Amino acid sequence: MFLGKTIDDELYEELEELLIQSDIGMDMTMEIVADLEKQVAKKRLKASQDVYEELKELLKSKLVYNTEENTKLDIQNGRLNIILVVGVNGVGKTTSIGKIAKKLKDEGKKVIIGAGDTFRAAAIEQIEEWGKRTGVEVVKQSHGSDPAAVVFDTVKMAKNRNFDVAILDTAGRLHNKRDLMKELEKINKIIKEKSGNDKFETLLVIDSTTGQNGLEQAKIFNEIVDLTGIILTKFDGTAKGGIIFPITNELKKPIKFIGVGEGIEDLRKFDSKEFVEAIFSD
Ligand SMILES: Nc1nc2c(ncn2[C@@H]2O[C@H](COP(=O)(O)OP(=O)(O)O)[C@@H](O)[C@H]2O)c(=O)[nH]1
Ligand SMILES: [Mg+2]
Repeated sequence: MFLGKTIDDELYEELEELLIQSDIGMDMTMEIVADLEKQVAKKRLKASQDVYEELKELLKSKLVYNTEENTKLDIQNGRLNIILVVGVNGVGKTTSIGKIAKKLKDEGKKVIIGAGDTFRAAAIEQIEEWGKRTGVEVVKQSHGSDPAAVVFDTVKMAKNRNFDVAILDTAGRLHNKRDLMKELEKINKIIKEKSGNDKFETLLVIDSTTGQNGLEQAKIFNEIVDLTGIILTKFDGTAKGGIIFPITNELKKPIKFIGVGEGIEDLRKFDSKEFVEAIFSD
């Protein structure tokens, strides 16, 4: 699409527009385009195709935390591994948990899910449905009960029965940061005490259709919990998910999964190259 164009302000504006439309955000777009202009001058690039390739390289350089090693889930043999899943309401936490449970089960792991969203009325049935679909046991309490108590039960049961992985769902109530903080602090404390693991996965789910608000969510959750990675959902629609660039840069945390649909198999590993290519596809 950028073949045979003159390298002028118009081209840079076109590229700028493309990045902004991909949700990369104004700040990072400006930074990238400024870097691009510098590189083009330094390397004396003359063909628009080369400028475009340089832009791809710059975008990839913004995803440096997403190495093969970093984007892997930290699952170790011979211990209980915990995956705590956080994020605002509706981003795809429960769905992603279902998909991850299926993936780990297929890998031969003994998996259990804790229905930690006790706030939303239908949340428990929803996670139970995923439990049935994946053949994974779900630990629950009644609607409105203390999520920390569900976490307590889940981790205890997982320990006693030698499960490999416990995945914990949460409610994403962001309207009151103090409450959310207290709730997640309590959950964190219980996980550490009960599992005997100080380090565990805490994954933040970000909806790619949320746009710039995703960065705000990421900053808030990153203050509250010790995030280990990000799951980007709803990447199957028209959203380019460019918000990942500022998020992964700001947080310095890798993207562990990409959600590409509502189905059980619709979970992909993050691949920087593919991700950058998708920015330029229509
Ligand atoms: N198209 C699409 N829909 C998704 C994806 N992940 C979740 N959803 C849908 O988004 C809605 C909210 O998901 P849910 O898991 O309940 O979000 P939660 O409130 O964060 O637990 C549901 O209708 C899901 O089917 C995805 O990767 N692609
Ligand atoms: Mg949910």
